[in-house]
Amino acid sequence: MKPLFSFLLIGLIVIASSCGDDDEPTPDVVSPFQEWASASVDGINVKLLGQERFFVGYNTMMLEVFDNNDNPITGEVKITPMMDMMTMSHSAPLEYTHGQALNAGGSLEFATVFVMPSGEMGTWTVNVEVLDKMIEVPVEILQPEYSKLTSFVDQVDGSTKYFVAMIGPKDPQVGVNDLEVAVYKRQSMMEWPAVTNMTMELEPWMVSMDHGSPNNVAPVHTGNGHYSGKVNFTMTGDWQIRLDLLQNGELCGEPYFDIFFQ
Ligand SMILES: [Cu+2]
Repeated sequence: MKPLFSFLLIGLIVIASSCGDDDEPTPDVVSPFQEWASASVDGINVKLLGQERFFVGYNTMMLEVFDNNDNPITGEVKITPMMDMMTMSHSAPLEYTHGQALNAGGSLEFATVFVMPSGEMGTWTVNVEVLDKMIEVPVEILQPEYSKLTSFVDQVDGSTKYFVAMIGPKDPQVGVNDLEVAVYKRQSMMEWPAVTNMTMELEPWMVSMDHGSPNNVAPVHTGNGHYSGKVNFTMTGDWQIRLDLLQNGELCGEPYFDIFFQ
């Protein structure tokens, strides 16, 4: 056997055996974080990562902070999403997943509920305060084809504005799906607290065929304004996830989400 050929043969065997390893079943992997935005101030470099492009709705995000030598910066950090709308500005709901400090790798996982898209109405930044510096990171917020955020005014007091984000199902299937929504209220332009005391009723509805489905479980509060239940889609197509939100037994609002899957 010529040396070149045997070298190639060994190479093929190595490739074949490593491919075999990849075929082993792997647990469900959450899509990896990718970088979508960055900014630097005075040697502090900030990156914002997400599992998909930032959108109107509940975004799971990752902050990474490094110095100019690529060493991670650690310690306390404050994050403030801000939308500048020319005549006014406002923040958005924010959730720190594991507290408010950068870990040893200089990163921090958090979630933001962007409440409007970027565009003619205004522009968004995610403002990061670390080491007594403020780094404003411009971000572009897209409007998804099927809205993952809806809002309503409290029918009882006639003024409180609530926002409901659909977190899942991300990939709806025929059958019973895990349903997760999160509820916030706009207390002021800067304060968007989670609402933890709603009770919910759920009715999925197929508008085009005018029917619902059995075996649904209305979402109940699980913490931090998140509510979990089950939604059963008996066929593919267009569905509305219709919710009734009640506080102290009184109906506050009837938000719904349109979804479509094949
Ligand atoms: Cu706005």
